[in-house]
Amino acid sequence: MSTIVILTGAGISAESGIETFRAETGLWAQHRVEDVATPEGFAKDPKLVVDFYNGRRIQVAGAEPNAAHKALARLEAEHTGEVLVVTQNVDDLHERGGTRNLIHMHGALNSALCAGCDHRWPIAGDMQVGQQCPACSAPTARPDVVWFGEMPYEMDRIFDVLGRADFFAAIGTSGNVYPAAGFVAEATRAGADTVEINMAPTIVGSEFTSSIMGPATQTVPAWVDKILKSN
Ligand code: BJW
Repeated sequence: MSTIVILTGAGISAESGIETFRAETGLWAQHRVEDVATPEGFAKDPKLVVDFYNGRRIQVAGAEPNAAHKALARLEAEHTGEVLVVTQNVDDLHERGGTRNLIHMHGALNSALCAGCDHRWPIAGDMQVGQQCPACSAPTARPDVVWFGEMPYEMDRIFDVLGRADFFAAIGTSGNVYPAAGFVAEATRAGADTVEINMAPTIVGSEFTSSIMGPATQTVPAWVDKILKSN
């Protein structure tokens, strides 16, 4: 029974209408990374950061999982071994598409984090600057997302599964951000077959044993069909 680890990035949600980061008109063309995706940016201008994530929360609430999200859920349901999806995305389209064995390594838009006591709680509408933590009552709520310089979530569990992976796929991620961009090297060390699925080859593309190019809503369902047939 084989173990499959799938890393996803913004590209898998692009056809659901969610903006990617590094496209010409993507989020980083509209906002300075330092301003909205670092702890220093949040300390300097919390309202700018809270508004940025409130806007994205609204955008995601109006989006639906696409054929690629659903195909990964089907893979998890029908594959005879383990399937772990590690997403860098903060949207909830994987879970709404049916994936259960899922790690949000860069956090989640629908969660708030207390910067004082680390308590987490669900958040559906707008977050306010200085919102109170329901556990410790301090006015220290922040978006529950991983900014540059912060430690991504559940790294021990991710590296444990990567270390015994038979197959690793990276879908819709540009390979610009570590540690996620290093997962292909870790899976290769474990002896896994690796595939990059993207619109175009990325800067880490040469590290994969194979590649499939095209829009995720077409390539991912076809790739899942192929894996399930070989089960
Ligand atoms: C399609 C498609 C379609 C489009 N179909 N495909 C120097 C060297 C190495 C590392 C560092 C360094 N200096 C600093 C670092 C560390 C730093 C880092 O990596 N910096 C780089 C910029 C160099 N990393 C960190 O700080 C991380 N923490 C850390 O390293 O802790 C220490 C540690 C050490 C060792 C082990 C463990 C930990 C934290 C990184 C946090 C990233 N945060 C963000 C924001 C999260 C919240 C939010 O969403 O706002 O995460 S930044 C942003 O980038 C977001 C994304 O998850 C992440 C990755 O982006 P992604 O998903 O790849 O999107 P794009 O837009 O780049 O690419 C989209 C792709 O889709 C493209 O390829 C398209 O072609 C494709 N596509 N449509 C298929 N239809």
